[in-house]
Amino acid sequence: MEQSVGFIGLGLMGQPMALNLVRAGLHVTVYNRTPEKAEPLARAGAKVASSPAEAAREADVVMIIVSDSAAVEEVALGKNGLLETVRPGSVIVDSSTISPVVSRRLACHAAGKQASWLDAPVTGSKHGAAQGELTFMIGGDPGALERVMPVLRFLGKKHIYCGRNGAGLAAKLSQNVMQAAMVEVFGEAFVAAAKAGVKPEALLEVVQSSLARSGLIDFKAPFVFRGDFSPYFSLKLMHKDLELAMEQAYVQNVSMPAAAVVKEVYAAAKAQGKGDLDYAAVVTFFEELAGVKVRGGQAAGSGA
Ligand code: NA7
Repeated sequence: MEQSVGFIGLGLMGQPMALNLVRAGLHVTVYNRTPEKAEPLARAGAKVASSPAEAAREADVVMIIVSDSAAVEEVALGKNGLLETVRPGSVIVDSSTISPVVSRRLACHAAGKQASWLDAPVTGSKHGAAQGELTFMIGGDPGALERVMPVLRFLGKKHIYCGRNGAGLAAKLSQNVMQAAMVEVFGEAFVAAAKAGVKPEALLEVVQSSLARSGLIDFKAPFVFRGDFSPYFSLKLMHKDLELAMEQAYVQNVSMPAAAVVKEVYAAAKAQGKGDLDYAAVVTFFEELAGVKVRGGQAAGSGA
């Protein structure tokens, strides 16, 4: 029987994900704190709820994708939160990247309502969300995962089971540390070469012909070369994920020295007002320090 979905959070990621579920013909009830963002969904055929509780009331599956731990706690446990109305036997799938500790606590609250909670953060940015090609990293009860697969298959091309509650988030934080560091070091290296007069296309060809080749750099370099930092994934959220990774490292008693430094570079870029740009804008932090710009066709002086 077709499942009914409550969908909470219609930001850069949530909008296209919810739209894919509506287009797939599922019964979807959406909620977003800022109601205007629900309008495109209403036009596409979704029901619009005025609270998370209303979105969850009839749902077999409740999807959440909001900014951070505080936001998930608010939509789950706050006034008119989804845990007030969630049905016994339903599954809550939280695709926000939040603290694994908070996520496990919320899973206990859900269990108190005879509902299952899966942490299911995603990678693939808004492009993958629009194409229905996200990769999900999932923690929690494998039986609950099986029950929600008929919904998740419309959103992703890969669904990787990582282990008990919190394991999906632990995987996501490690993956984002690597992604954040790769783009940060891309900025350092390309600015250093630009200062020495190397054309960015030449360095890109060198890097992509070597074992340092990276799909991420393939994707990001053209945007950096055009100076286009419209957000696929915002710098402030990448900084949040680095903070969460350090918190997780503390809890696990492991050392992540490179991640600690990379986090501070993102913090500095955010403090400069770059938080709402794509996280690749971290490159401009190094451009401004060095007085050169990494742009296609040339390594331009800062006055360019
Ligand atoms: P966006 O585009 O910044 O969207 C954030 C969403 O979270 C948006 O719908 C917000 O509602 C919502 N939000 C934020 N705070 C709250 C609170 N307190 N209560 C309810 N809703 C809230 O982020 P992305 O879509 O790029 O990313 C979402 C998650 O996926 C994040 O964890 C990433 O790390 C991965 P608003 O429209 O502002 O009212």
